[in-house]
Amino acid sequence: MTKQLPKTDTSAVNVADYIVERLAAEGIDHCFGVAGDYVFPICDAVDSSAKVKWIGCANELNASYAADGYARIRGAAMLATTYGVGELSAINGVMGAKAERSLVFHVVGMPSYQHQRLHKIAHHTLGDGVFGNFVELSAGAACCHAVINPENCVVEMERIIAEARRNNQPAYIAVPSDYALSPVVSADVKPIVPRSNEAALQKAMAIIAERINKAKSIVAFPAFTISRLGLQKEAQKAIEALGCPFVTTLMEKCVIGESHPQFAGMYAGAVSEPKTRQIIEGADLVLDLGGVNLNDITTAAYSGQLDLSRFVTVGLDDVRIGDQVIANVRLEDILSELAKLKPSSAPYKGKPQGLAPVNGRPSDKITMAALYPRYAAFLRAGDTVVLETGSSSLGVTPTILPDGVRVEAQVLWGSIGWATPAAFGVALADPSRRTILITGEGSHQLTANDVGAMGRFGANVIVFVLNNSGYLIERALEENPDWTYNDLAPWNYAELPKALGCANWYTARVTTLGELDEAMKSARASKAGAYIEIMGGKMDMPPALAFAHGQLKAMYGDTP
Ligand SMILES: Cc1ncc(C[n+]2csc(CCOP(=O)(O)OP(=O)(O)O)c2C)c(N)n1
Ligand SMILES: [Mg+2]
Repeated sequence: MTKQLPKTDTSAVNVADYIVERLAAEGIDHCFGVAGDYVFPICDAVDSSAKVKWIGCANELNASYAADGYARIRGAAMLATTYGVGELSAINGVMGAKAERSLVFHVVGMPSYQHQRLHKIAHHTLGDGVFGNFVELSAGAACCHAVINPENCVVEMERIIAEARRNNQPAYIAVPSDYALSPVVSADVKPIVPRSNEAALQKAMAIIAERINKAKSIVAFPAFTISRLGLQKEAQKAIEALGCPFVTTLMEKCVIGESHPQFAGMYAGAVSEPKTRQIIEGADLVLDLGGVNLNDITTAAYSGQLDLSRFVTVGLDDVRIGDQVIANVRLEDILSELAKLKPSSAPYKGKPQGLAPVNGRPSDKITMAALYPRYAAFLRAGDTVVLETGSSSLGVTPTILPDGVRVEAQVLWGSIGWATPAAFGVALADPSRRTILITGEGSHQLTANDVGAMGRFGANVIVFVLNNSGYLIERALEENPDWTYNDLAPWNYAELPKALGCANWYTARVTTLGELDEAMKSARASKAGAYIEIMGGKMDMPPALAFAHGQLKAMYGDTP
């Protein structure tokens, strides 16, 4: 990553230009957002920047999801919204990025300092002359924040960037509109790059090495943060040097190729393969690389038996071994130290799991049993799959996928509608890969309007929308699947790209396997985007969801 401060002759540069240039130096070349008068100076600075392009989204929530998707690929993203009405609409997406450790710089244009000083009654306020009402709310969705003025701008930007990088979480930057147009007061600062304390690193490694030497069985547990920080190769090297098996939860789907000989399967508590479960639950030492998130989804309703006292947890910025915490140690440094180890015995070799065979006849209706193996056969190295919360993610994640496929999902935060704009952000972040969106139609209804932005900005996403007449995952998680609140307005999904202005997109609505196979071929061949509406059965669900459907009392407890 290039890290250069914008030219030090800051006297000629205004605050808005400085902020945009400084964020560009973090490897950002798109800014997602919705314009508004208080944020005009920031919008103008982006529009006139040679480095950063303005990406207007249909609303701020979409923009925040798109920025999250972009940040997952690029390491950081820029989001610009207007005061109050704009920033509050973005909070869900920014908070999701905080939960899932994705670095979004949220820049908000505030009313001018002059109007703030005079307590003017202004639009987008509560009419109380108070201008701090929303700063606290937006700041709560970030890990750090600053209200910028010309004097603090240079220093605060360095502090904010360093702190956001340290945590890999969003930062909130509020800029009064008159200050945004004032010249920056220069200050002599250098970028602060988070680094390990050398002594702490040596101490942590000594303890880890001792634990490794003593352990009869070791398993590596790479966390989702590995991909957020772009450390996939470093993690793979460390795991290869360790020679032990590795296991992932569904938050780390494909973080390392699933055909890797040391891959011992996906862990999901009691629904894991017995061998996978035994390897991780029975290990003497679990090397948690990055802070695995053991939530209700990843553990299949806390159904596993992981003994946390056997964990060594390498966080982004510390190492935890039982009650001992060694601070100021970076994950990337531990990975490179681990990569220097020499395995004491031959590396673990698991039984490689091949792709599931494609089944069904061309004239058959599309069933979930036939759909998920088809996704696996369709996907190839160089694809990035963005998975929506819902039955689709429960169908795709247990399916073995080809090496070189990258998967992004919002498993912990789980805000439906995320995946459509996130796929847009992912596609802009790396056009050299093909972005594939797999979503249910219910989730898609929340944010489908930004399929228009995909067309407008040439993001050639291949979109799969499963139309199963409502919220299937919710039907499956209830005794009565027919509550009307799980029904939806019956959109003609396949007609959306045309209505939303996507020129030359391939579109299809498919009901049989033969039609699906043809549509998949045409979508792959499309030079523009593609959109396939898949007609599924109202209660046809993938096995993981069917399992949950049969376990409702165990999952939620009996009716009192
Ligand atoms: C913002 C938000 N609102 C509501 C929910 C609750 N919720 C979780 S999944 C889901 C339905 C998903 O339906 P669909 O996208 O059609 O997928 P399906 O399971 O039918 O394949 C809902 C409403 C949520 N997770 N996030
Ligand atoms: Mg649905």
